[in-house]
Parts: sequence; C-alpha cells; structure tokens
Amino acid sequence: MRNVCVLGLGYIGLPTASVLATRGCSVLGVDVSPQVLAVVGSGRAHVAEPDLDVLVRAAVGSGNLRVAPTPAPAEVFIIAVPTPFRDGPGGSRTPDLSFVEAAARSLASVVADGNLVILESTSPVGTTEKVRAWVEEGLAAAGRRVSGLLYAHCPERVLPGQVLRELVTNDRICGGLTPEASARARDLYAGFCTARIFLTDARTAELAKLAENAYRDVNIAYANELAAVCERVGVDVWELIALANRHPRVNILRPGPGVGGHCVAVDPWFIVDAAPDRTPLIRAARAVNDGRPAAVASRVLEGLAPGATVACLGLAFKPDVDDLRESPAVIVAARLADAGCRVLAVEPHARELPEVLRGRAELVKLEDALARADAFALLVDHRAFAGLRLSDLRGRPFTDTRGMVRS
Ligand code: SAJ
Repeated sequence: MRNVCVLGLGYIGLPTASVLATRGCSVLGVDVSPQVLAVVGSGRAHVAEPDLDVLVRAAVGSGNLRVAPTPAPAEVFIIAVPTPFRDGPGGSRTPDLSFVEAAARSLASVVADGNLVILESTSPVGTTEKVRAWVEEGLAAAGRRVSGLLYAHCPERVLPGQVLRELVTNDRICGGLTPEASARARDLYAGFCTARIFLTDARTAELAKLAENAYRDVNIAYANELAAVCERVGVDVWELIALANRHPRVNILRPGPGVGGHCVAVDPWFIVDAAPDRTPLIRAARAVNDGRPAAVASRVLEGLAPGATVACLGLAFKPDVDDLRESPAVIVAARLADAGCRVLAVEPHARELPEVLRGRAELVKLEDALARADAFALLVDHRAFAGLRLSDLRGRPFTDTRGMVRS
C-alpha cells in the first residue's frame, strides 16, 4: 500500500486525499486549521462540493484517511495549499507563496531517500524549483542527509461544482524537475485518473496551468467588452454571441457582472508578474473584468429614485455554488448599498450575508424580493432562478447580467 501525505485539505487537497484513500492508498491529511482537522477527522467535508461528504466519510471510515496538524513520513507528499496574491505597486499583484514555503519547509523533518514531492497548488513559473530549495534548506538546517528526492508540479484543473468527476476524467499534466519525477508522479495519478496524463518539465506545467485560466479570463473579458458595446449600439449581446458561436471556429464565453473566485481572476496576475512588459493583453483583460461590477452597478442605478429598493438575485461567485468569497455579485450589491439603495439580496445557497453587506442589506426569499423591490439585478445564473419570467417583474426596471430571464 502506498503512503501519501497531503498538505492542505482545501477544495483540492481534500478531494484528492479522499480519492487516493478510497483507491487503496494510506493517506495522512495535514492542515493548519484545527477546525478543518476536526471536521475531516470526523468523516465530514468542510468544503461544499457535490458528493464530497460521502467520499470523505468512506475514506475516513475505511481507516485509509487520517488527519494531523503536521506531516509524517510517506512515499509521496502532495502540497495543495493556497497561493493568493498581494497588492503590488501601480495596481500590480505579486504572488504570495508563504503557504507553499511553510508546507515545503515542514517536509524537511520527514522526507526520506527517493521520496516524491508534488506541488499541486497553482503557482508562478519557478515555484517547484523553490520548493526544492526550501526543502533542501530545511534539511541542511536540521543536519539531515537525504538523497534522490524527486519534485514535480502536477496542477489541478477541476471545476468547483464538478470536482469529483473532473478529478477522475480530466487529462493531467505532470511536470517534473527531472523525467524520473514526471514518471513517478504519473504512476500516482494513474491510480485514479482515467484520462490521459502528459509528461513535461516543471516550468511548462506551471505556465500551462496559468495559461489555461488566463485564456478563460481573456475570453470572458472579450464577452464583457462586447456586452458594453452592445449596450451602446442597441444590440442584444446574448443573441449576438449565440450567432457568432455558430461559426465553427468561434467560442465566445458569456458576459456577466465580472470574474470572481480564487483562480481565473488571480492566476493571470502570476503571468503578468513574471513578464510585466510582455503581457498588455492579459493585464487589459483583468482591467475589463475588474471594471464590470462598477459598470453593472451604474447601469442598475440609472433612472432610480434615491433610496430605491433593489433586489440582487444571486451573490455567489458563479452559479449553483455557495461560495460568496471574491464574488463580483457581492461587489455590485455593496456598491448599490453605498449609493443609498435598500438592497434585498436573494441567495438561495447562503444562510447569512457576507461581512461587507451585513447591516446594509437584507437576505430575503425570491418571492419576498418580487413583492417588495422597485428594481432588479440578476447577478448569478443559479438554477433556482431558471423559472423567473419577465412578467414576474411587472414592468419594474431590470438588469439581467446573465441573459437568463425569458419573456
Ligand atoms: N464566468 C463568466 N462567464 C463565463 C464563464 C465564467 O463571467 O462564460 C465567471 C464566473 O461567473 C466566475 C468566474 O468567471 O465568476 C470563474 O468561474 P469559472 O467557472 O470560469 O472558473 P472557476 O474559477 O470555478 O474554475 C477555473 C477552471 N479553469 C478553467 O476552466 C480554465 C477550473 O478548471 C480550474 O481548475 C480552476 O479555475 C482552478 O482551480 O484553477
């Protein structure tokens, strides 16, 4: 039985640890949060993801998934901790690798000859080399001699909301610091990944992951720019994009109130940071998408009386998830509150308002909002809003940022 230690039990680490454990590996899940350890240790998931609870229960119940605050010896170590960014000079953003560094340094006391260290966290180019340096520094400081350590970057690519399926069915990239490291990483993922696994070097794997999310950001920025143009020239952007996408080589994504979450709006900055003078397009896309919440809020406010009651339909960062962090919909709602509106927030996936809206908005049911609001802004295309018809709004002003409501 293979021993694996997973550092970071977040929305990637926890499913990965659980899948490995249910496929016969002996897995130690490590996290710095005592709360996360308590929840996972009792066989539950602290991340809302379809079917994850069932998988964690099976993994812990089998005895193959245990948790601890610090790593223990294993054959393979998987680092799956967050890589956020910090605000830098001139509106730039610089990657914050402190969690990766802490995880890497914590390995120095447990790694042994021939172990494999995999970095799964989305990271700037060169981070896998830094992981090696941090582990080696830790080994030197502890006076330990360990030989033949292997390092690889194997980026996760799963879509929140479909994590368990995509973990198994998405193609993977294994980029080692050496070909042996790539091959050893492939052997691990082949244990549960049914799709193709491509081997490359660590730098290419790092940039491939960033390039995927930046591609999506640029495409969404294009859709958002088209939405602004359509508004100016009186064209329905949804019909426009649907027609353009009938071309066999065109696939424009959907406009919206902005790009949220912890990936698509973050990862492009890692590319910009690496080559600021060579990334005008990626930076412009970020600016277009970051400008959307303000533009949408202004549009909603047009022609409204001061103190009007506005219903914001949806607060999550994307449809059918309960994650309100880094959500452009929340920014729109906050701007409307700033402008003096009485905000009614309809978020079927939330039990309470996010911090920024507390005391400034009311969390209400859809029917309540339909009865009380003077105007509406549809911000998230949750399935729960699919039945909404224009006639339900009885002629009151309506901004549909997701092209969801039919007549
Ligand atoms: N969005 C639009 N229009 C669209 C699609 C998305 O406005 O047509 C918005 C969403 O509403 C949301 C944001 O973009 O605010 C991001 O949502 P998403 O569904 O595009 O992506 P994430 O952040 O949930 O997951 C992405 C995925 N990356 C790609 O599809 C290239 C996922 O596969 C990655 O694993 C994940 O980032 C990650 O962890 O990096």
